[in-house]
Amino acid sequence: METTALEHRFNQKIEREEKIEPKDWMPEDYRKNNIRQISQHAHSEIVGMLPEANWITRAPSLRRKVALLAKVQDEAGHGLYLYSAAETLGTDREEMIDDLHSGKAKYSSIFNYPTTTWADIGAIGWLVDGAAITNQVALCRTSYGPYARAMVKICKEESFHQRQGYEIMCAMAFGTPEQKAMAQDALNRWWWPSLMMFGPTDGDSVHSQKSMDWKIKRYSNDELRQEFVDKTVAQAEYLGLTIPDPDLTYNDETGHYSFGEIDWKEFYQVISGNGPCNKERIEARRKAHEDGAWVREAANAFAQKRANQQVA
Ligand code: BYC
Repeated sequence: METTALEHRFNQKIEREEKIEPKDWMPEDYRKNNIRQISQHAHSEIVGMLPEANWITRAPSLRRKVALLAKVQDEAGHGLYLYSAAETLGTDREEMIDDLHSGKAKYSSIFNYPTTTWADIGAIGWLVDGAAITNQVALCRTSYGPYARAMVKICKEESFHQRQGYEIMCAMAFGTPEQKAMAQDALNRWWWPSLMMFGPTDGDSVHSQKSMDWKIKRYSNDELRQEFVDKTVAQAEYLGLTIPDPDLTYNDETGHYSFGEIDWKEFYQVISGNGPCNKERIEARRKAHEDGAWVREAANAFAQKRANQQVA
């Protein structure tokens, strides 16, 4: 078929809300845009293990340690489903990982901030996973089939993550005055970076228009950020904590909260590699990759042995 006819058929599928599958014809830009977003998403899951793993050895009880371990392991699983989804588009996992290690590929800005107290583990589950779910529930309806199906399972697990975080926040906010102060301090430090997770404003988002036309994204960055603020304010109020934004006000007419200006200079600094922990995170990933080389070699040798046996 000619390209225009193929393109017409592709657009009709998108229009009819049918999923695009790996062997279907797709425009090159659609393929590339999906590889970009899915691989960045996979990297975020894997790099996102680092700030929380920092607290596994210091969790305050066995129960907290078990829950945190399970959560961090889930993030590894999410990364693996997403790398697999990206591979169905014809890219290679080694290449994606090289791009992460060389600094060419992005991952979520949020994971470049340090986790300095146990309350940060509560704040990450509550706010970071809360923001992630807001974005990812919408991605369950993304147009690329393997990505959409990966998101369904990921969202179920993220929901557990958000609850484990909020439960930690409840324990601290309703605990001693010192614990409540730690919870407030964590909220102060994680609030604004969590809002940055949704990306630049719609006016500055370079990929949004195309991604919305192709139904890769179903809602804009600003729409999802607003949804997150609207649902999170009441959760902070229940905890008796104050969101660090003097401009936060409820608007009766719109039914939404208005909020202050995000520090976009900080956002662009962080996504260009100059956040508080960017270097440390990439260094940790590189080291883990090098230390794990023997596992990959052993797995390849085993696969080769099995293949040889089958041929024989
Ligand atoms: N951080 O045109 P835009 C998790 C980049 S992990 C860094 O709006 P798009 C978890 C953007 O990539 C969940 N970079 O882009 C794990 C683009 O750069 P390039 C992570 C950002 O794609 C462990 C440029 O800025 N979730 O839940 O239309 C523990 C222009 O932006 C960020 C996902 O990855 C950012 N915050 O929209 C706990 C969700 N924002 O590629 C929890 C999937 C923007 O031109 N991704 N950039 O170099 C998406 O939904 C979209 O990619 C975004 C951005 C909404 C993030």
